[in-house]
Amino acid sequence: MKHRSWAEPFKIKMVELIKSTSREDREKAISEAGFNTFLLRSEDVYIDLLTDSGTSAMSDQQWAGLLRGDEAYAGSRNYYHLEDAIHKYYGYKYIVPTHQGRGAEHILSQIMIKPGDVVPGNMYFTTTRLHQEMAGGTFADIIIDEAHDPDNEFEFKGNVDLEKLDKLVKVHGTDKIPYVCIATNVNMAGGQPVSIANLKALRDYTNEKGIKVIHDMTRVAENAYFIQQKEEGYKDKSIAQIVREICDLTDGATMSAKKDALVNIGGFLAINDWDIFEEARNLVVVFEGLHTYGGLAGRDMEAMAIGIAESIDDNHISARIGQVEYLGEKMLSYGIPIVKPIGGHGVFVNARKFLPHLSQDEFPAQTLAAEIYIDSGVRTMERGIVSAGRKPDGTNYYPKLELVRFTIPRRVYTQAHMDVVSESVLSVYEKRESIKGLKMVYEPKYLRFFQARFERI
Ligand code: PM9
Repeated sequence: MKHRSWAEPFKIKMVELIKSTSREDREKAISEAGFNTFLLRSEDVYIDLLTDSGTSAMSDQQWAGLLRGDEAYAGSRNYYHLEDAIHKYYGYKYIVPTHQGRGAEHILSQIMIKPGDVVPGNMYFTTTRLHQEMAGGTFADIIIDEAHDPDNEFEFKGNVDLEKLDKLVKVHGTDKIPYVCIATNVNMAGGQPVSIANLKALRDYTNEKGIKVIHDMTRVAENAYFIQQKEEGYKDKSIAQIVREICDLTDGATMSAKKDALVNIGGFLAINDWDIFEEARNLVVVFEGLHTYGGLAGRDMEAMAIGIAESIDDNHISARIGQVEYLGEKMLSYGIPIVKPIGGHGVFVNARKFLPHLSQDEFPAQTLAAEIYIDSGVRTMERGIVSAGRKPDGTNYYPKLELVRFTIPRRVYTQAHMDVVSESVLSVYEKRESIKGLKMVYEPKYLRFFQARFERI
């Protein structure tokens, strides 16, 4: 026998029952939610692929860790466990815990960005860019062009285009560039990785110019898996070794531990520069809490320390991405247009191609996410024009990518759930021509995708 299957490296100890609903129930629920899947009640959802953020299943070791929470206001032993785990696996020198990723982004942006600065990054992320703008900076996209093309199958679509960066440096000067922000497993591009070769070239360039590199390491282990599988010279290295190599090529990091690090809440800012750390340690007490808890309970930091170690295990990560690939391959076999290559944390359906009769102003991805929910109770999210929001001058961004993200929580669903999801997408695909678009009837000022409301045209 040639083919040997793989299986999840865990067994299930506890289950949470989920509810199936009727199509009529779902029509009512999505209409009451203003056709925004963020406004649905989770009890009305059957399979929840809204996000992989804070939705993963913790291990028995992590749950046991919760009971070892040291809830002292200052100097909790769990803080020191977390610091040890970050030193050991990521190698950054100084850390400041935060309640989640955007807490770290806020502090970093306030410290490092001055009004008028330009912050280059490998594609925008919603909360990251907003914090940069609120600090007076402007985000500049330096990802390679391939990343904006869902059909381009280049293996490292998260890579930086060094010529784009050099152009920015020439136009603005290094004084206006506080750092380059590098996300691993680029979320908005469809979970696409950066290669070590590209990071090394970026490191050489930034060393020469004296520019810092800050790593959005939210999904670093997933990126490391793609390097192990696809980059020359890495197939015999462990995920732990590759993760460390990535971190060593950067000067600091923001982390939403709610993703790769397998916790329901938590994050941190890590930095190798003492002066920035000192300012961050000072600022965290204003916005998050004391520097040894940063808005978290002791138990949360303990679960995070354990989750970090579990997240860089080779068997864990190959099963995690194996499940994403399973769903992606199923959709491809049905002819569904998805972002290729299949990403690390989810499958991204190309709504432009799925609903070519809708203009971007009719919100194809928002519409498709609502239709999939109505079909089966599967909850996904829009990653297109609604997520992209408005520029500081008030006009809309029109991103090339108009996607619906099927984000898979870690260690939560089975292959059978993935079958149900792909069949629902197929059923919506078969009647795609009859689907009408949406109009926005309420738009909040910040991060509109979370709370905007829509009506059917
Ligand atoms: N990402 C996600 O679902 C949750 C909020 S947006 C729906 O993908 C990156 C790359 C992220 C991210 C959150 C954050 C912010 C920073 N960088 O949500 O504040 O994907 O912990 O992290 C979400 P927090």
